[in-house]
Amino acid sequence: MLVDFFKISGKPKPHKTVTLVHHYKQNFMKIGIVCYPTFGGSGVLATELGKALAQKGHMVHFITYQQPVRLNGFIPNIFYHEVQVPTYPLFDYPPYETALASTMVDVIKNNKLDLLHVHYAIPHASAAYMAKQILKKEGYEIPVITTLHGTDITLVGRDKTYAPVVTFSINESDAITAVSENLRMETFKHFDIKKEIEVIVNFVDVSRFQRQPINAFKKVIAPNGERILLHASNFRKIKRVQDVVKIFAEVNKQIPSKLLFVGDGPERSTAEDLARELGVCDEIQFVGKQEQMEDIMPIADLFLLTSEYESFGLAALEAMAAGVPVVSTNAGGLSEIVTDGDNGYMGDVGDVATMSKHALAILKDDNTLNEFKKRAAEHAKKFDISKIIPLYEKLYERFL
Ligand code: GMT
Repeated sequence: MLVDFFKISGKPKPHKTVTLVHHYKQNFMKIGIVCYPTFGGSGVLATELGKALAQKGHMVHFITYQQPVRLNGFIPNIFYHEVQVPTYPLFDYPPYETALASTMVDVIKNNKLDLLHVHYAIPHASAAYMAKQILKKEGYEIPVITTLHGTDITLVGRDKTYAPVVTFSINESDAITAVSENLRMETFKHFDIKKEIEVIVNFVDVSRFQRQPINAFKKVIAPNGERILLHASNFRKIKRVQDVVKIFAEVNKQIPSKLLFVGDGPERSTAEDLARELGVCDEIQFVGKQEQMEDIMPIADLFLLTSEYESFGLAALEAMAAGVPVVSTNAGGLSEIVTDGDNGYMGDVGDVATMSKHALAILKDDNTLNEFKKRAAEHAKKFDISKIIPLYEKLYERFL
C-alpha cells in the first residue's frame, strides 16, 4: 500500500510525489551510501540513487561529512549520518579516513546494514575496506560495492601518492562499477585490477527536467529573446571553461545570444577575464552554485561542455533531459551520451573553431533548433532513472 505522505501531513508537495511505503515485502534492503556531499557529479548521482532506492522502500543511510546538496527536504526511509572529524593540535591534517571508517562501522552495526555502496574511490573505498575488516573480526560480513566516477581514476587516483591504495581497495571491493564504458577501460589501463568492472551508466530523472521554461526567468537572462547558451560545472581546469567563453564569443558575433555560467571553482575568474578581453562580458551571467538545475536547464537553447576529460558528463545528460542539445568535446565517455549530428555535436578537445561552427549550426534557425531539442529530450529517456535503478538493485541482490 502506498501512502502519499505529503497529502496527509499537509506539507507543500515537492516536485515529485514522495511516498511512504509500508514494509510488507521482505526484499527491502538496508543500504549504506558514502559519497561527497558537494555539487560534483558523483555526489549528485549517489544522492539521487539513494533517494530513488528509498522511494522504492529500501532503507538508505547516507554517511558523509555534510548533508548532500540534493538531499533537501524530509524523505521517508532516508537516514543521514554525519562524519565528525575531531581536531587535535597535533593534527595538521585531521584523519578524515579514520573517522569515516569508524562511522561506517558504527552505522553498519547499529542499523544492521546489508551492504555498503561507496561512490568515488578516494578515500571511500579504502575506508570501506578498513570498516569491513573491523566488522569481520566481530563476525559481521558487509559486502562493499565501489562505484568509480572519473577523476578518482583518471586524474587523482593515478597519482603515485594515491595509486597503490586505490588499486588495493578497488580490488578488495566485492563489486566494482564504472559510470561508462570509457571509464571501465581507463581503469583497466591505469590500474592492475583483477576483478570484473561492471558498467552501470549514470541516469537522470527525466520527469524532473521535462518542464516548461519559466518565462520570467528567461526574460531576466535574455530580455530580447536572445538564444541562451549554458555551461554548468565545478570550473576546474579539466573543464576548459575558457573554451566555453571562446565558443560563445564566436556565436555571439553572428547570433544575438547570452551565456549562463552555473557553478563555481578555481577557473571562474580566468573565464571572466577572458570574457572581458573578448568583449562579451556584458552578455555573460555567472549565477554561482545552484540546486534547482531542473528550473535552470529548460530555459537554455544549448549546453556547452568543453572538458579535457569526462568519464560521463552528467550535467550534459541533465541538459538533454530538459530538451537542451549539447555541443561538447569527444573526450572520455561523452560520446556515449552525445550522438553527433543528432542531439548535439562533438569536437576534439580545444578545437574551438569546430565546436563554434557546430553551435552556430544548431542555433541558426528555430526549426533546426527545435529538432535538436526534441531529439535531445528523446535521447535522454534512454538514461531515465527508472531504467538504471533496477540494475543497482539487481547488483545488490547478488550479495544478500
Ligand atoms: O566533474 C567533476 O570533476 C566532478 C566529478 C565527481 O566525481 O563528482 O564528476 C565525475 O563524475 C560524474 C558522475 O559520475 C561524471 O558525470 C563526470 O563526468 C566525472 N568527471 C570527470 O570525469 C572529470
